[in-house]
Amino acid sequence: MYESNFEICSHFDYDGTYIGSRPYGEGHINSTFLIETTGRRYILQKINTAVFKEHQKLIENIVAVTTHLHRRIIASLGDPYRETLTLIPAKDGKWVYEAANGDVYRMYLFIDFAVSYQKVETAEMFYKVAKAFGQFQNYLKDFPAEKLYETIPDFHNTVVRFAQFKEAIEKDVVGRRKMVEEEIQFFLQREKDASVILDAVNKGEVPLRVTHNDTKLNNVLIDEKTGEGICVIDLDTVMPGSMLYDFGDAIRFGASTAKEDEQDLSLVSVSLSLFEAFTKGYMEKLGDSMTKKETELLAFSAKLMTLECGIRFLTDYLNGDIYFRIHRENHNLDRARTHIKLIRDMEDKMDEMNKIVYKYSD
Ligand code: ADP
Ligand code: GN1
Ligand code: MG
Repeated sequence: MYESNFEICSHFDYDGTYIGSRPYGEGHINSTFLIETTGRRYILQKINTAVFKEHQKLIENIVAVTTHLHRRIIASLGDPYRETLTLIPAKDGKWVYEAANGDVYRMYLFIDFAVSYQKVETAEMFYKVAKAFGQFQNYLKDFPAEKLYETIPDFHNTVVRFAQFKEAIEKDVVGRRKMVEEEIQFFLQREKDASVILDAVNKGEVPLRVTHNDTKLNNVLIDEKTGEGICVIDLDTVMPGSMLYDFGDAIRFGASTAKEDEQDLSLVSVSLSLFEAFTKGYMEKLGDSMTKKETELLAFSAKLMTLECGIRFLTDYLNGDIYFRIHRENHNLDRARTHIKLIRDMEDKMDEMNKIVYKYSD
């Protein structure tokens, strides 16, 4: 690993002399390494080309989005090298290095003195994370959406996600279906929810905006000193979408009282105080531009995004764990089960969640 990353890094135009590399972070998709040099630190990522099938388009999106964000941050008197990602070019001038075996790599500046969390520690932290995601969306308000490729088609098309789920149940390629009939039924019973946001988008009641689409807590870097959410990372899925996807997905992961893969389900619930903290921050940044329908669907979006992600985990379990990185047996099943628990709890608390939304929407 050490040797091969040295060779791979030698194709990038970084400062200093290579010292070493180690696996970094807890993303489910790409392979991420921290690279130490005598100059400074970098992030090296092997792009998951099974997930992102057209890496040229992916990287074009990221160049366009980060160039726009750099400009916006400078205009707001911020530090663009700290408040958004900065790609390091390869020595041949391209933005990725394609190895002979087909692996594709990119390099970013490492953002120092900032941490990504796997679990929210205080309501204040989650409030700041909400402001960071809101600010991110505000910076992209004037980004020409037609420039963006759809890096994963139908990414938040929950109707399509259900179809993929049913196909996995039908095919049962690794023979796991019999172990998870109860979980399967839980999700199928909620299929009618799948089209709610899509229908509102199609009717024009919910506008398409440039959104992040993967707003989990560990995709924001938090300043070690100030505790502010300083940089939104993982820009692979920045595409036209609904702000409801970003809100809902952030709640799914961040407002849970337990980790995404907690095995003791008695620990899993949705925290109303965390829900409130995020809602407050998000509304402060985006409330003015929210339509009536968006406000109406905000609390529901948390349930829908939890449902969507839950069926994605169970689909992957049925398909033999081919999409999300796993670290133990039944990992995707454990993840699906926390989502079932969260959905049940959100259904019980939906009235209170809506009350919180309306408290901040006036
Ligand atoms: P994945 O798509 O697999 O989730 P990410 O791009 O989110 O990959 O990176 C995985 C983790 O690596 C992040 O959660 C974060 O902890 C860390 N990370 C990624 N980019 C940077 C960066 N430029 N500076 C510091 N940490 C980073
Ligand atoms: C993946 O890449 P990462 O770990 O930030 C996934 C998200 C899921 C999330 C579940 C490109 O996010 O859609 O919500 O796992 N990203 C992709 O934790 O599929
Ligand atoms: Mg990530």
